Amino acid sequence: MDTAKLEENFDAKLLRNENIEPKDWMPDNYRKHVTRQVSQHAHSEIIGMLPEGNWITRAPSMRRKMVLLAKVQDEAGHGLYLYSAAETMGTSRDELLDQLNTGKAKYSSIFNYPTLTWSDMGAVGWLVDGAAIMNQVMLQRTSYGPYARAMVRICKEESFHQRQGFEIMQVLAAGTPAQKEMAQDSLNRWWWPSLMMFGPPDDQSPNTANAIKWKIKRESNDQLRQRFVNQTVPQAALLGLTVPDDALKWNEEKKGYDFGTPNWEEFNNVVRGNGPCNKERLAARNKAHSGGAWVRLAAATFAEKRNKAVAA
Ligand code: BYC
Repeated sequence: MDTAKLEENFDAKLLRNENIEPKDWMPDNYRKHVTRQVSQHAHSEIIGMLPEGNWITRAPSMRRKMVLLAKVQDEAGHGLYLYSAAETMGTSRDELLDQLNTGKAKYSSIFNYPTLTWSDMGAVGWLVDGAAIMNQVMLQRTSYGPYARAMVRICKEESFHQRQGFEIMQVLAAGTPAQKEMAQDSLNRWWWPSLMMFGPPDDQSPNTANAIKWKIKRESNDQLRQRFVNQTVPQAALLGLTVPDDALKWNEEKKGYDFGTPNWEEFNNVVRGNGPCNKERLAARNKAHSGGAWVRLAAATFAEKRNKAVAA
């Protein structure tokens, strides 16, 4: 089939809302775009374990420790499904991990901020996982089949993560004045970076046009950010906490909140590698990767032996 016909079939599939599958023909730029987004997403899940992993040994009770441990393990699982989805596009996991470990690949800006107190575990679950779900619900209907299917399970787990974070905030906000103050401090520090998770404003988002055309993203960065604010502000009120934004105001006409502008200079700086924890995160990732070399070697050697035994 010539390229024009293949392209026509690809476009028709998208129009019928059918998934594109690994063996289907696809334009090179679609393959590149999906590989970029899915691998960045996988890296975010893996790096995202670090700020929370930091608190496993310091969780204030056995129950909290078990829940946090389970959550961090879930994030590892998400990374693995997503690397598998990215690999179906033809780039090997080794290559993808190399891009992460050498600092060539991006991962979500949010994970370059430090987790200073226990209530940050609440704020991360409530706000960071909350923002992640807001974005990921639409990704269950993304056009690339393996990515869409991975997102179904991920979304289920993320909603548990969001609930556990909100519950930590509830307990602290209803606790002693010092606990409530700690919860407020976490909200103050995590609010704006959470809004930045949705990416730059639509008029400065170079990838959105193609992402929408190819049904990779179903909604734009600004649409999702607005929905997150609308959903989260009443939750903060329920906690008795104050969202750190003087410009926040209900707008009856748009049936949503007006809100202030995130500091995009800070965002760009973090994405360029100069956030508070970028270097620490990459160093931890590289240490884990080299520390795990013997496990990868042992697993590969075992698989090779087993294959030989089966063949014999
Ligand atoms: N941070 O044209 P744009 C989790 C980059 S983890 C860093 O709007 P796009 C969790 C963007 O990559 C879940 N970089 O891009 C885990 C692009 O650069 P390149 C994380 C960002 O792709 C553990 C440039 O800026 N979720 O839930 O259309 C514990 C221009 O942006 C960011 C995902 O990964 C950012 N925040 O839209 C707890 C969701 N934003 O690649 C929780 C999947 C933008 O052109 N990803 N950039 O060099 C997406 O939905 C989209 O990629 C984005 C950006 C909405 C993030």
